[in-house]
Amino acid sequence: MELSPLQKERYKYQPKLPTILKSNVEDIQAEFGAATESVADQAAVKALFETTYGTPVVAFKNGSNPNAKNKINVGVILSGGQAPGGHNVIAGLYDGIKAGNKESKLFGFLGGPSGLVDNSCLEITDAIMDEYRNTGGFDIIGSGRTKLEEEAQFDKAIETCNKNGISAVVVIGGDDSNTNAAVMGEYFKKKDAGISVIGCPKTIDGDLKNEHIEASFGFDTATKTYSELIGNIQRDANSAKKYWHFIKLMGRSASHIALECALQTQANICIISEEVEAKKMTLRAIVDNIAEVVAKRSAKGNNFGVALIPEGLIEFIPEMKLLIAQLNDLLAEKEEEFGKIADFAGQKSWLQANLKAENATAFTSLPESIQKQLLLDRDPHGNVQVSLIETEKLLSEMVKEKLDEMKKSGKFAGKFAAQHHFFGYEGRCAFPSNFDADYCYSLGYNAFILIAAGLTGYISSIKNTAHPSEKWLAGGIPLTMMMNMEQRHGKQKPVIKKALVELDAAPFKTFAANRDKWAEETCYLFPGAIQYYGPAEVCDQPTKTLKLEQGLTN
Ligand code: FBP
Repeated sequence: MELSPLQKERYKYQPKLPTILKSNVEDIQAEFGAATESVADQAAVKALFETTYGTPVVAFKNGSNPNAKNKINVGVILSGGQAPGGHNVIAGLYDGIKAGNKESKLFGFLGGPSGLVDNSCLEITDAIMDEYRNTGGFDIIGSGRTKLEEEAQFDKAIETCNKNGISAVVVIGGDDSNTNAAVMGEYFKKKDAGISVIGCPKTIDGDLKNEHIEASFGFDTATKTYSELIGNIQRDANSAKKYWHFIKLMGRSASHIALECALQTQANICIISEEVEAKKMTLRAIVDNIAEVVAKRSAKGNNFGVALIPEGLIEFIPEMKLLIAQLNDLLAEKEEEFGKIADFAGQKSWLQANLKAENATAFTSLPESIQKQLLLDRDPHGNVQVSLIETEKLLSEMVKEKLDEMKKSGKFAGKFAAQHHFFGYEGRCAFPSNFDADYCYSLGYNAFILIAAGLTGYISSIKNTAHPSEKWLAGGIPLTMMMNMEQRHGKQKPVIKKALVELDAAPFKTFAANRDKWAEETCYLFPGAIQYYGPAEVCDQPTKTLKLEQGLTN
């Protein structure tokens, strides 16, 4: 296989571990904290997780754990969307397992969770692992979005594990996949299957976090990749001075990616969905705000700019949120009936008859292209596939209409020409930044230490990550601690609560304090490409979000 020069160099990179994880594995011992509760709906979650609810937070300290030397077979799954660093989680897990016992084995389930059910797996060897260290992508074993929630699937998973002598499964995934991991872990424990389940926090969206899970991996690399591209576009906009660039950024629900990119690039506009929801801003109000900035910049002779739009925005606009919630329920309940309607005209009249009046009005107010996009298939977890909804085009078209109106009343005399971009897939498989390479390797290695401590229903936690890796802390928290009850496919289900942008936290406050200046003036920052080699202040910086959340400004 031909290799790029960077790939050759990255193979040689040795990811950094927290100090405690550098000890011999048998000298690492679990220290248990107080019992835990789920973040909300405690009684309902507890009733569903009889055996794994309320277990304590775990921190690793020096001590003794002879079990870490036992021979063991472990299975690993990559679940959901790609995120830079997935290969390093597997590398860390692999090296941890082998540090315990050279005869232990790691099996990778192929194509995501379905591999576990269908017994489709590959034994990971030194030769295979070494081809993927510090590289982007999930291609070592592939990923998938199959939802594991049926008892029949869990029984088949037990069969698979028994056939391969597997006594622990590590699920590398986002909130939905870790929810499934928790449900599966509970089932295995109730059945006394002797298989532990450990989760690892993955998603570029950055919405799987709390005080113990400071970041989901991939967020660092993805936001740096998008910020490089936004910076390049800002230079182009400032050179040509003729376009407004509307850039939609991935992040299915939370606006963490858009916010981090705004902090890194100082774009003129960044919409934060959580603020839109909190202020109950209508679509019209959002459009009016953007048009006002365009007009103000134009009055200074600047008929150009950059606007960042979070992918999940549409679901946070109050009237759209209600519409989408009813659409989700309707399409789940009456899937068959809806599926039989032959054309879009028929679908529209069916919706007029079935939607509440206010939702029908919201639906009709949208351009036909967006109406069609809202009806596309849900993902296996029942979510609208927001990556398929062209919010950036919807907004720019509505801004243009608004500016045309303003022109008539003499409030806008400039020019407005828009370009559209969607940055998502560009960032999901980049070579992991040094931060993600180190963080992911540590998460994987630590997942083995959790298994060796005899734990199940936990998620791997590496903390204090805005500081150098020697100061990182390793441990785990029960998956049930992050859960609440939510409506999915028309039913109440236990799910890990998404961590949305907090409007009273430092990252948003920093953005809000600066945004008027960034809107009217041109204060662009050009972050440039991710650097893997060179001074630490260039190569080893965590995201601005992480630093601000941990009280660091520089
Ligand atoms: P995960 O939550 O599974 O990590 O995926 C996140 C994401 O990248 C979103 O940002 C995006 O909306 C979605 O995946 C796209 O999904 P797909 O890869 O199925 O098109």
